[in-house]
Amino acid sequence: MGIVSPGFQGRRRSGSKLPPGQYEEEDFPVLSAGPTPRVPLDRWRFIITTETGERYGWSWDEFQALPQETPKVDIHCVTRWSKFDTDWQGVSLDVLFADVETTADYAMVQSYDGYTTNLPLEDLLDGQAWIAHKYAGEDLDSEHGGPARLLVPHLYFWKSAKWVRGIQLMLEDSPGFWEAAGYHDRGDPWLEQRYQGD
Ligand SMILES: Nc1nc2c(c(=O)[nH]1)N[C@H]1C(S)=C(S)[C@@H](COP(=O)(O)O)O[C@H]1N2
Ligand SMILES: [Mo]
Repeated sequence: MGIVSPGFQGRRRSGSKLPPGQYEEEDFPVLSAGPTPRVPLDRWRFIITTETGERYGWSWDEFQALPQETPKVDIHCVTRWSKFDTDWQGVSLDVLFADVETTADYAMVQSYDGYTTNLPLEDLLDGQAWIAHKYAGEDLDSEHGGPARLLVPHLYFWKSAKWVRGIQLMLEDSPGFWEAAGYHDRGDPWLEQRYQGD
């Protein structure tokens, strides 16, 4: 190859980190639909409920004892800010789903503030999603979803439910909070899936 024009970095595979219509943000904005819920750690639970009603749950101590990962990822909010190379610590959803018996294809993520968001189950597996409880080496701020939030960075950030309390598995898809308000069902920033119909 000869001359590479400045700014040309191909697509994400070859290094372009900014999805279409996004700008880079240095700060970490807080976006919450309502007040920040306070969840005492001795009452915190994370519970996966299958389509047959079977439950798999972890207390805070049990969750902390699971294998931890430290993903460094870019995050993309549908309000057009993207933040690069954010550092998290948490538990892979692959660990939490390891013993879960299900034939469901869809998940509804549920939070302590009543927020919900739906995803295809496959978007939560294969190293793509975590329940994160540390950010930049510190306990996750409550404004950003502490004690623990979902982190699913390959989709728009509204899918990364803060103050997460569980996942309901579903045989059929059903819209969560923003999805019912007109946001896209899947929300892939690289396909610019902002609203229903995009
Ligand atoms: N429980 C809950 N999770 C939520 C939200 C919310 O209002 N409640 N807002 C979502 C939206 S729209 C975005 S962009 C991100 C913002 O996360 P941040 O406040 O840490 O930047 O959280 C998502 N997760
Ligand atoms: Mo958002």
